[in-house]
Amino acid sequence: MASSQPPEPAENGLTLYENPVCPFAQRVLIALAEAGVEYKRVYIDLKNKPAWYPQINPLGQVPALRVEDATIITESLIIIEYIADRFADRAALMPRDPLLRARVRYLINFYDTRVNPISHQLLHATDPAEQKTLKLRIRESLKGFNDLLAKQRQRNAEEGPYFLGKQFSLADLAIAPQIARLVAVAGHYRGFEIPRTAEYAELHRWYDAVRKRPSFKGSSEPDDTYIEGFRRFVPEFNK
Ligand SMILES: N[C@@H](CCC(=O)N[C@@H](CS)C(=O)NCC(=O)O)C(=O)O
Repeated sequence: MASSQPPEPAENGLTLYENPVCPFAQRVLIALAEAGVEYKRVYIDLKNKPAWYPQINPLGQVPALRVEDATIITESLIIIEYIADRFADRAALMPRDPLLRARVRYLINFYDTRVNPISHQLLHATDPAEQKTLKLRIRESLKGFNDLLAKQRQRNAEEGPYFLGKQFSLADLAIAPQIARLVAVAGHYRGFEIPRTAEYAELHRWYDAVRKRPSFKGSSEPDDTYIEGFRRFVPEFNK
């Protein structure tokens, strides 16, 4: 029988409420893996949320992180900054330099505001002409993203595959989960592709490197899981 009470949280540690289809939750999974932190993982079925979940997050969203004093932290970007701050001695996920910190945040904001919303519109759109326009708009935004990566690469003191060169940061771990869903889900339902051309070369170079990172691989699901999980946002398939 479904319980009206949340499962017992970690006795003395972190509890993460998550769903592996969710790109926002994967941000947190990667950050915790990078920091090598132990935590209790509680799966939330987003299609059939437990009655107790509003006690954890009144908005009903994952991820949510419960910390030792029973405080619940929500919003993936706030959670990953918390992890970066709290476990800075275990993983340098956020640079110390204020300008680099601003650039990390800007890159994430760029993706979240200029690419992600159009990706969702593309899944919702059933009109082929509208789909075509939206695909072009996503590609345009991805070019902008590619250019931000290229510019930062020139500025980096050390050569390396990530946004900040050798240092794997919140910028990488916040955005790669979104790209994974874009490629798998929009690829499957809408035939969307990121062309393998010079305009996107930095993006591919960066994403290919992040995909190999154990924290990313270990928190990723097969494409079919994402395709199935996002089916409910695609009107023709949401029957
Ligand atoms: N701004 C939130 C967004 C989180 C979010 O949208 N989570 C989705 C799953 S990917 C969710 O829980 N949706 C609730 C629902 O499907 O009812 C964050 O960054 O944590």
